[in-house]
Amino acid sequence: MIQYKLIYFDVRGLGEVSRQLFHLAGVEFEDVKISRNDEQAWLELKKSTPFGQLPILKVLDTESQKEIEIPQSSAIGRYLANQFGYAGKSPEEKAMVDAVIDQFKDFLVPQKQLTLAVRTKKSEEEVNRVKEEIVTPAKNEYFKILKKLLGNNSSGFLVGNGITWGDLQISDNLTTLEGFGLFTPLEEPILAKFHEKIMNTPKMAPKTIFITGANRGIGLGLVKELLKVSGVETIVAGARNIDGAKELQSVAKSDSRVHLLAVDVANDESIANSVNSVAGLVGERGLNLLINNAGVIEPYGTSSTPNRATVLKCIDVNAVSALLVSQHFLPLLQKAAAKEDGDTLSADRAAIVNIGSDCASQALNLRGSGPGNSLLAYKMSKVAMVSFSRSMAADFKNLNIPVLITNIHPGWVQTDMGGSNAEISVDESVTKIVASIGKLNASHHAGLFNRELETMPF
Ligand SMILES: N[C@@H](CCC(=O)N[C@@H](CS)C(=O)NCC(=O)O)C(=O)O
Repeated sequence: MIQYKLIYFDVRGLGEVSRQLFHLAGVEFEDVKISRNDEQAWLELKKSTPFGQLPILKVLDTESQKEIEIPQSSAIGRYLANQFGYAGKSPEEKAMVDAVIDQFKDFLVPQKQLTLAVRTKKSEEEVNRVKEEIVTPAKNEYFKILKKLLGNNSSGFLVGNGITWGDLQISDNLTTLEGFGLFTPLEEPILAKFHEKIMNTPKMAPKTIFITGANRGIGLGLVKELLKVSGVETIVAGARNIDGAKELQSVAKSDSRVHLLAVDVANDESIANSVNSVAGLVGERGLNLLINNAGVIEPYGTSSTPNRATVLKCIDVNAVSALLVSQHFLPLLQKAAAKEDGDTLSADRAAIVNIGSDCASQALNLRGSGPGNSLLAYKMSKVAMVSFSRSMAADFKNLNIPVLITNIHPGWVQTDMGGSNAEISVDESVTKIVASIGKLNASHHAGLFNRELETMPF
């Protein structure tokens, strides 16, 4: 058996494409991340590295106990791409993928000057000078080449008709350039389409997930769907009545990544206990993804007999509880987020996804309490959910907390809550939601989206 260990710093940088190749191929590997802040640990390790730099890949054959260490990110990427079938399908395709990588490395020379200026905290004026005088002209030439390759290939990939490590490398770098303000999707539609296509290839996944209300309906469906994503390591499935959740129990029995947890989101002590349990299960990884799914509909309408308790219960479970759960779990989310530098927002880093509703939309609120005179309290609760997510997002920005928070409307789904007349099945809903979770980025922070990640008015 072959065991892989990738050693790099705790940033995306030159290690990311190799990580993505492992995820894409569904191959297990040890992802060793050396803290950028621990200079001593790095200097100690540096002495024993082949070329004095990271990344390195250790490949151990457990039968012969022979181990090789590969330095240089491109050598590692090319080796893994060849091993896993992402290097190109013929010698000619492989040569073109190599050419793409070489072109990227040429562009990396000017780009590194910007990275260095930012990392060494040069003045804003100097950073802007490097950006405008050095990186932008090089970037324009580089983009021209990429657009030419995409224009000559109808598959949407840079080379051939399938994804290669060249696509991963270029797409990952576009993410970096977007962060520097050097790639604006609206201004570069061809590259934006390519970037979106590659980003949507399931690869990076949240390793650790906690989901509330996982005993039935959308919550249960999400657990099952998330288990299909390679890279997901631990799902803590929370529900008030775990003993009664027979189907969830059988899911947990057949997949050791699922852990069941009794939690009542409307009870503060229960939430606090759940944080300790989840912390024990996720350990040093922290929590990548919290899904606030638990919710109720308390039928209530304008013509109902006035009843404060009913309205408050709906708002309490759907909005107040989701807020408190988010607050309680924030330290665990921050722990996961801190494994990377920078302000990238994504669900494989740290995110809160509220299972929201089109009922949160004032613009779409044309039917009042809705069919059966039942949605008045529910609508209020979902508005409050979007409201707290927007406030939290603004606070996260001010506090430099790189945790994404967003709201996804699952559709009108055939569940106990949605009823049997609903428009779509649980499967139809959760497949789309899970695909969308994989695509979340800064543009989805504090918004309301349908399950296909299209913006909804609110
Ligand atoms: N050409 C090398 C460059 C590697 C490199 O620059 N590594 C940096 C991190 S991105 C490093 O190890 N820096 C620490 C040092 O040089 O002491 C590659 O692609 O792997």
